[in-house]
Amino acid sequence: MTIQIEQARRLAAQSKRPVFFTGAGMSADSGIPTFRDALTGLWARYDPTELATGDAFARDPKLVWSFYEYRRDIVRRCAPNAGHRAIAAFERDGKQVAVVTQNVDGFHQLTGSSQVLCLHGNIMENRCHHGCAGVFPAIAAADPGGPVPPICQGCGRRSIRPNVVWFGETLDEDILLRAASAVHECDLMVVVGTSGVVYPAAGLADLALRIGKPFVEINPEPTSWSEKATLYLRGRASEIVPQILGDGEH
Ligand code: BJW
Repeated sequence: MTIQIEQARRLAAQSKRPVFFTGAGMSADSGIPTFRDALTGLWARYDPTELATGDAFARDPKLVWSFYEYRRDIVRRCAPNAGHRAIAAFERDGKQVAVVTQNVDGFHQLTGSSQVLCLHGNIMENRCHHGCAGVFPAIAAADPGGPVPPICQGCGRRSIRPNVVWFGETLDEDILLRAASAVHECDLMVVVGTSGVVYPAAGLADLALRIGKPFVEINPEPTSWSEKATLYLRGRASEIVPQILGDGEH
């Protein structure tokens, strides 16, 4: 492992335009459960993949809204970890870093990464399900006794929802195109903490492998990419990312 860390460190030092492609494991060490581990306690009997859909919102808007309020509370109580900070510091050190994230917690932006492409939106924002209002911040319990979900000021319906991309919904085309072009232009692809099962996002890592980019994967569990990666580093994001990029504490 030490040799692999050294090799990854060298690849990172030589790169000028790295892409960091991140998933829920990136924020796991911040205390945010991964998507597939998200449901404990009262939520343990629900399948997250069945709550993160437009059909679920149409069927039981109150349940889906409560699921997101529960997860927002977790995000509010957590903070970015050493892995997020190391990526932001790597950019400050002069690298042209692009972060392509599936995460909805906004932690890469909080640590100062300036080129963050959020494929699946931001859980700390809301919008109308019918698209009639813009995007606005999700305020903590602004009106605890109010209607759930809140009423849209634009259409008067109870249709305010988190500004995230649910299963069966299309990703923002411009963001996806910019992410694909960042992959085409990069000289190093670092994939951190994603199971790689959700498309089209996972297709970006497939693309990097197909066009022969140096490919470093960081994950405590192997994925379908691990055997094909230039380097697979088995471990946690908050430990391995600072080890290969530097901890940014200078
Ligand atoms: C650590 C760690 C530590 C732990 N350090 N690591 C092609 C083939 C098959 C299906 C499809 C396809 N194309 C499209 C589909 C359908 C669907 C899909 O992919 N389904 C699959 C599940 C089969 N895709 C869609 O519906 C997408 N839309 C679309 O394709 O539109 C076109 C279309 C429309 C209509 C019909 C057909 C096509 C939209 C996908 C949107 C995904 N949205 C979510 C929810 C966001 C809001 C929310 O958070 O609630 O995004 S789903 C969820 O999964 C979330 C995540 O961003 C995403 C990825 O998950 P991630 O990040 O990989 O997390 P986990 O939990 O899976 O894995 C965590 C990893 O971390 C693990 O590997 C751990 O080992 C690791 N880890 N601790 C480092 N400390």
